[in-house]
Amino acid sequence: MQTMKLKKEDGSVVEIQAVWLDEEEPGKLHFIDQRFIPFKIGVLTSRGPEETATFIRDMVTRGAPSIGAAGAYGIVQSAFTHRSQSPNERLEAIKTDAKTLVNARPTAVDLHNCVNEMLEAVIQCNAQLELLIEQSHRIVNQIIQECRQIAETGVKVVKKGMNILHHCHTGALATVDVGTALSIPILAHKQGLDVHVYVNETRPRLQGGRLTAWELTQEGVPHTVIADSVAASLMRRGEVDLVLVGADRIAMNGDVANKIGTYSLAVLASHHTIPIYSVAPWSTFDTQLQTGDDIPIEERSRKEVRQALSDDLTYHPIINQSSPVHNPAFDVTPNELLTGIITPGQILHPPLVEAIANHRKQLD
Ligand code: RUB
Repeated sequence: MQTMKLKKEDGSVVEIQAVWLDEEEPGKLHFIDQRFIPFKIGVLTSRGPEETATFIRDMVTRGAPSIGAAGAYGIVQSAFTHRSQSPNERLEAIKTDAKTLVNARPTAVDLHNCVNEMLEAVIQCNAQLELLIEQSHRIVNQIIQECRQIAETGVKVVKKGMNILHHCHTGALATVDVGTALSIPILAHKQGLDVHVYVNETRPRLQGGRLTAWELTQEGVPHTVIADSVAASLMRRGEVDLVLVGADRIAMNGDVANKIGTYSLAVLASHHTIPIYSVAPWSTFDTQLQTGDDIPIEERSRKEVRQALSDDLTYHPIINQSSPVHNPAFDVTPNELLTGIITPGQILHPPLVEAIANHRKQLD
């Protein structure tokens, strides 16, 4: 598994991954606390599925694949917590915890998919802890393998010297392993392709300015942070060659829900004829949804827009505090605006509805 080298405040360096299950006590789940990176590096431990749901909601961990992994491990925590109850009571309690986990962040479907896969295992193995631990590791290993394949597949769209625009954060913290969209410029850099990344800061939570910029710094990839509104003029001046974004849920027609601001980038890219790809593992596809119209969009706290978290970890007011605020965390990009979707091992090209249907046929 990909570990991240984190320098602690005392100067020592630890190597850990975004989320991991405690080997001694499966009731405990450890997280790199993403809220304060790059200003402070810390690990938080949840001691049960409800606390894990709170950590997911509060974005201690975030990014579709990482919260999927947290959800899978959250079901192990649940089975551990309720291990002394009767089989029926235990099953009901685990189902309740599963709902709490899934409701923590409604848009990213990986959470839903991973929790449901674990629930099926709970029913099949009668909540035997050892088997559930194995199954949760299998799910997380699958995510890890898919991220590695994504990097290898996606690097094929990169040409030497490209300026790549990236939105939000899709690196190792978001995905447990090498990342999805961000893994591509990182691999391109390792292959000597001489790329440069424009990092959209990604208001209001600043995942780009904080996390993407921090991860690219760790990897030594040349990059420049821009305010989100700068993208249009950069494109007009011909300074963007490729746009790479993640995905939190992809409908069967190829409509993509991703971090708010993705849709405007797709409109801009289309206007300037710049290729734009969404990049995602298969766990991000929602086989139950035909179009993006039905994707639930998470409305987050007004505090995220009204205040900013400074490097001394206090919140400061930054706009008129009495004004009403609308803070949707995601938007939906219609499939026709995308050049394609980069998946593990395969780039899906338009018409995406057919490409996705063909992929599903191959699985049957
Ligand atoms: C994260 C976000 C990311 C995708 C990454 O939002 O939108 O782009 O989740 O997923 P948040 P993937 O920070 O609100 O969790 O790596 O699958 O593309």
